[in-house]
Order: sequence, then structure tokens, then C-alpha cells
Amino acid sequence: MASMLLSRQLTCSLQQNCRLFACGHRLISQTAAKIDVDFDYDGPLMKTEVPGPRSRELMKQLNGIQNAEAVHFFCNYEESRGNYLVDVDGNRMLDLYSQISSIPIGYSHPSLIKLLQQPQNLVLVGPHGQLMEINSSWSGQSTFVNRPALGILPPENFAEKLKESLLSVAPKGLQQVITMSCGSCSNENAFKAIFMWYRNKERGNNNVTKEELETCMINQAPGCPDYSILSFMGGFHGRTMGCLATTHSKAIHKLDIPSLDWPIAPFPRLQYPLEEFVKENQQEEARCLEEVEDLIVKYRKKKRIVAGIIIEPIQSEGGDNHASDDFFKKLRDIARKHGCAFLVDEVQTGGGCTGKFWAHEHWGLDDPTDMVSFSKKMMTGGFFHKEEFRPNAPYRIFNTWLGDPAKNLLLAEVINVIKREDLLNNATHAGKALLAGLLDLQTRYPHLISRARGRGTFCSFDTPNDATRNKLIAVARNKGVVLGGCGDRSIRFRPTLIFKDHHAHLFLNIFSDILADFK
Ligand code: PSZ
Repeated sequence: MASMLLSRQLTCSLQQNCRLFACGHRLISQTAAKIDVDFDYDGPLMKTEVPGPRSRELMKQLNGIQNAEAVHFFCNYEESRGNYLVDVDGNRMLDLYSQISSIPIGYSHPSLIKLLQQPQNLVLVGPHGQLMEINSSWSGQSTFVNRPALGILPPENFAEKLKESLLSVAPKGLQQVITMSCGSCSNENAFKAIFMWYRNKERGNNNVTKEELETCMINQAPGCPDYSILSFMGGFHGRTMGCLATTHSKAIHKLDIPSLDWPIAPFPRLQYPLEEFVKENQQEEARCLEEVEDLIVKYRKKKRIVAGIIIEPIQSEGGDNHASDDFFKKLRDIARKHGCAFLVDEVQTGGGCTGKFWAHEHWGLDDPTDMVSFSKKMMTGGFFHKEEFRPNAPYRIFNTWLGDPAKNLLLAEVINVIKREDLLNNATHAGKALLAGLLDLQTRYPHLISRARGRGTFCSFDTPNDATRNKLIAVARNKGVVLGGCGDRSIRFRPTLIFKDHHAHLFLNIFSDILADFK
């Protein structure tokens, strides 16, 4: 199957896809050069409505085992390629949501398939089914077969692979990294590293008292200090218990779960278009920053010291809420002033979709963040941190897997592809085409689209309400475009990094027709 993929060269002439709209007229926007796409399809192809009959049958089956009501449709990942997701009914859709923003370089990327075809990554099977010729000098195939407990028994090349993958894209100033299995797990452990750092700062030495050792066993202070993490209304940092105390995007995430009394600051609600509301937006950001400082002081008084602040560069699940670079710089200053760790959650924004590898690089901070958590497009979870946040003893930040070396191997190749194919600049470029088209649609359909916004391909717009939003997503899906919602009325774009200008134009054409017919 893999070699078939590799050998298939699809050449798509983009002329027919590259129409743009201006002033209500359909125009040929670009005389696009022919582009050779060696594994992408050249457009959506719909056979049934989605979910189709096979998907519905499978949904019923799965729902007998677990609550599967969230399932949109079932996928055929063997047939999915590039920017196109194929479902089990044979529908091929342009995927602008990419598994909740977690497919970095498209489906079945030839470079990843090639990686898995390298002899050292294969378990060779002989004519009688016997395992053959395992190359013991390099632990390739065993990386996929034998998942290690990394904290105690790492493979020989573990440090080398971390350098090749994660450390090669480490954010400025953060040279230490710990891998984890998912985004929640990463934030959860980043919080713990912050608390340990804070307590050590307070102690001034490493001498833990007997009382601390005893009280921590019964969930009491001083062993379990009443520290807190400040988060923002509308933020999403995961669903595990600690993270959930910092997640405030939707009630469905939080209902019935006990939580912690940790401070929650307002996140700016910017008015669009930004250039028309400069003063109002500055005031709004100043109000939120003031509230952050007030909360830090208030929580210190009530002995729930704010040890750290967590924030997304763009609030994603909460509705694609942006704030200015200046806001984040000032927030970083506030964190430093009050001795709080500054943790930037790049689980959704990281990996290049905003046009920089890390979205927070846009801010131009003088003093780097203290920690950056990641997952999704990075294929493995984890967090980068400054040296001072290094756990002061083994087993303090620890679990069985601590990530997965197989994912590091894939990530190293993903990073190669990002560099080789200049995919950060591609995200900037394709994002501009997408946002320009959205702004144009917004002027033509102001009753359906507002607040078009974005950085790189990390774009979104608002619809009038939840029902309209959901209907637009459903109609688009039946026309061969997978979109995602966020917040209470937004539609977000989370395409892969190989989403190009012509994909943007293709989408804009389809969506323009949808809007013209929308009732
Ligand atoms: O409904 C959910 O649980 C969803 S939908 C999208 C996400 C979760 N995103 C995960 C996420 C994130 O966007 C940010 C900014 N931080 C942390 C997380 C948690 O990552 P996971 O899902 O890997 O635990």
C-alpha cells in the first residue's frame, strides 16, 4: 500500500480551483502554476451524505460498547491522503480540522511512510512467518514494538532522538524537555513542576520537614501547600482534574467534577475590525491585566499563593479569542513581578500553524516564558522548561511511559519536512489567502459571518448563533469540507501545514456557494 502511495503522482491543474470572489463577482483570482502534488488528492468527492450508511451502522455498533454520540463519522485512514480525509462510505473531504488540529503534515505523508519502510524500522518477516534479520546496531523496529518505561529504561538513542526532534525546535531559552502522552498530562505535570519550584524557592533549601512528609500523605498543608495556578475565563487546558480547574470553555467539561479554588481572570474580548477599535481594545486588555494583578494579590492574602499563570496564545476551544502581543508581554512582566511561573500552553497553537513554530514567538518577549507545553501536531505531549524548573530529585515528575520514542522518531521526520518544504512560510502565505477570502465573504454575508480573524492558517470567524454555526458545519461537510466549531458560535480552521493557497481558494469557492444558498 505504501509503495503504491509513493508511486502515485497526482498532478493537479489548479486553474479550475483558484477562483476568488470580489465585490460579489466570481473572478479568476490567480493564474496558478501547475503544482505537482505527489500524494494529495485534487478535490473533494462526495458519494453519500455524511455520516453515510456505513458510518451510521458502525456508530450503532460502537454505541453498544460505549457512548459514541460524539462520533461525526468513521474514517478510512488507508485512503486518506494529504489534506483529504476519506470516510468509510467513500466520501473524500477537504479536511480543515485535521483531527482537532493534530495532523502536522497531512495524511499518509510519503516521508513518514518512507521512514517506516527503512529496513531498520521494519520487522522483516520470512517466508514461514519467522522474524528475520533484526539489525541490533539500531533500535528502529524495536522502537515500534517494545514501548519502554522511559523514565527508568530508555533506549540507547533516546537523548539523541530528543535532540533531533524536540530540542531542534525548542522555544528560546528553554533547553530542558520532558515528554508526556497527551496535552492534559503535559499541563498537569507542568503545574506540578511549578509547585515544586515554588516550594523550593520558599524553603530556600532542600530540607523537607517531617511534618511536610506526614501531612502530604493526608492531603494537608504544609506538605500539600495551598498553591494555585491562575487561568483565564474561556481557556482550555485539558480535562484531568488539575487541568480542569484551569479549563473554563464549556460547562460540559466541568459539570459534576470537584474542583479547586484557583483564580480565574477575564480574557480580553476584542472588538473587530481591530483597526477600528484600537482604543477600546487597549482599554479591554488593560482591564484584564489589572484584574490579573488584583487576583494575585487577593489570593496571596487568602493564602492561596499564585505559583503560576497558564495561558493559550490564542484561546482555542473557548472560541478562538485573540489578544495583542503587547497584552502577552505585559502579562509576562506581571508574572515575573509577582514571582509566578509563566506557562504558555501551545498544545493547539504549537507546531507551525500560526506561521512561527511556536505562536508565542510572535510576541517578541525579552525574557522567555518559563514553560511551554505541547502535544497534538508535535505527535508527543510534553513541556519545555527553564533549567530552574528541573525537578530536584528523580521520580518527582514521572509516570510509566513518559511519552513514546516511536513518536519522537516520527516527529524528527515531521520537523525535517517542515524545514525542507518551508511549511512555516507556507502557513503564513496560505493563511493570508484564507483570511483575505474570509474577510471578503464577511463583507458580502455580514448576517452570517463576522469577526473574521487569524494568524497563519489558525483562522476563524463568528456566526450569529450556535444553531447557524452547527448547520453551516453540517452543510459544508456534505459539500466535502470538514470544519470545526469552537466557543459558542465560532467556526475555526485547523488545516495541516501542507494546506496551500489553492486549498484555501477551493474552500472559499465551496463555502461562498453555501453562503449564497444558506437559509
Ligand atoms: O473536547 C476536548 O477534550 C478537546 S477538543 C480540543 C482539545 C480538547 N484540545 C486539547 C488541548 C488544548 O487545545 C489546549 C490548548 N491545551 C490542552 C489540551 C489538552 O490536550 P489533550 O486533549 O491531548 O489532553
